[in-house]
Amino acid sequence: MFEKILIANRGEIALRIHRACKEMGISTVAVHSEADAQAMHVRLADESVCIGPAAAAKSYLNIPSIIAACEITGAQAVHPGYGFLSENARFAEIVEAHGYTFIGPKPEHIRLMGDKISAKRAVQAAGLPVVPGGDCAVEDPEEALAVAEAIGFPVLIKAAAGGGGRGMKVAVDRAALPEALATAQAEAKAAFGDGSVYLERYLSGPRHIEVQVIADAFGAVVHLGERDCSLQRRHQKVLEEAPSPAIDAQTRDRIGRRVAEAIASFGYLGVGTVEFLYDDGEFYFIEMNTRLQVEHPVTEAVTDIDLVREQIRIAAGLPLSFRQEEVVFEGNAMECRINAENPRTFTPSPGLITDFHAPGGPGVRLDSAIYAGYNFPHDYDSLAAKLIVHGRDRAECVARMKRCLGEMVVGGIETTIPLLQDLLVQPDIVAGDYNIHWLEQWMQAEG
Ligand code: MV4
Repeated sequence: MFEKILIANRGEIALRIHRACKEMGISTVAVHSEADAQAMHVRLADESVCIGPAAAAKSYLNIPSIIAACEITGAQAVHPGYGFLSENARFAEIVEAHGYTFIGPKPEHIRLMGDKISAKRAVQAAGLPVVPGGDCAVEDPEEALAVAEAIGFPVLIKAAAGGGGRGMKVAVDRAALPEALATAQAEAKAAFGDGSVYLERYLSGPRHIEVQVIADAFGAVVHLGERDCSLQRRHQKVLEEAPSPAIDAQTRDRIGRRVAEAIASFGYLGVGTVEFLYDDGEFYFIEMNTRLQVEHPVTEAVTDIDLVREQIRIAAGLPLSFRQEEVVFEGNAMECRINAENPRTFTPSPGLITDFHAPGGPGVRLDSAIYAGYNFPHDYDSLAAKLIVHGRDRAECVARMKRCLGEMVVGGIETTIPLLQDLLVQPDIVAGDYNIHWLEQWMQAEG
């Protein structure tokens, strides 16, 4: 096992990784920007190294600085967390080329899934259901029209280098296609430096269901069920839950096993999330994420498995500490993302946190790096805390989340807590009856 791990991230996820390390007897190295000298991930780590100025491009994305921090501290492995360099195949290769272990999937799989067209082709070949459409880039309107006529309108044009919803365009009919195509290609080129786009049938009101999988170096692949992440605003998740209110035990077992078999067929290693749109009882693959995800704690809550611990064990060449038959799904879990933002406009609200009280009690977990006296920076994303609750059933879970939101105090800055409280009393949410458009439609209706 490693003796020292460098955590190439900040905020709550850096703390989350630190916690797993300490429980495994591993010492930790934090890296931080000049803006983060007083950050909790730095204060708690055994050692820390400043890797550059506030701008992420010069610090948390600065590969030579992070490699230098490994050399200075003698860390043996690097955990990238999520965001930043976590899905950068070149970073994974560079870490390994310098003799350190990258705690994550193989670079070839990060690269394969980073291109949405190659990802779709790979999982389709491995037997997973994909959204009807082409698995090739379309270049010109004639080609696009041929694909669109074959799959039927409306179609969605997506960027191959995209993901997370950036650079998508709907074309409702053949007349709208040439302009939608040109716009999508131009936007993809500008945003990602790659103008490749592909077409899919547009699903009008699906749920976003993602399946958690984990694979070790001995060929063991296990699925840990699904999360429902349909409650999003502008592709930012607001509330996630496990299990999905729309998926029963038999469906979970069926899709889970199919996903596990698929990723086993291409020799995947580490944790991964396979995203689907779920519509009318059918799953349609959209993307695969080759990192630990923000919302991983809801899966941890219902399975009682520490995903970060397992990631570290896998990277150290140890087997998974459980088999598929030993995974049991217990009760319901929800996660609320508490952002330092105005709850109506979502304008960021950085600044001094003057007061802080964490909710607690049975079935409650708060993953956060904020504290009273912390100056929440404007340089990074606005995630201030993840409140995760677990209940014996969904009703207990909802009641517990409402109770916890009422207990939590974050003074001095605005947070999205009032929005989350409002959300949790909506009958559709209480009933679990929502899709990917529910949240934006509700906010529009509320004004
Ligand atoms: C879609 C879709 C409808 N049809 N694909 C958005 C993010 C990216 N991961 C894929 N996305 C979508 N792909 C087809 N063929 C609708 C969305 C989508 C969405 C998906 C998940 C969660 C929220 C969403 C909000 C708007 C659109």
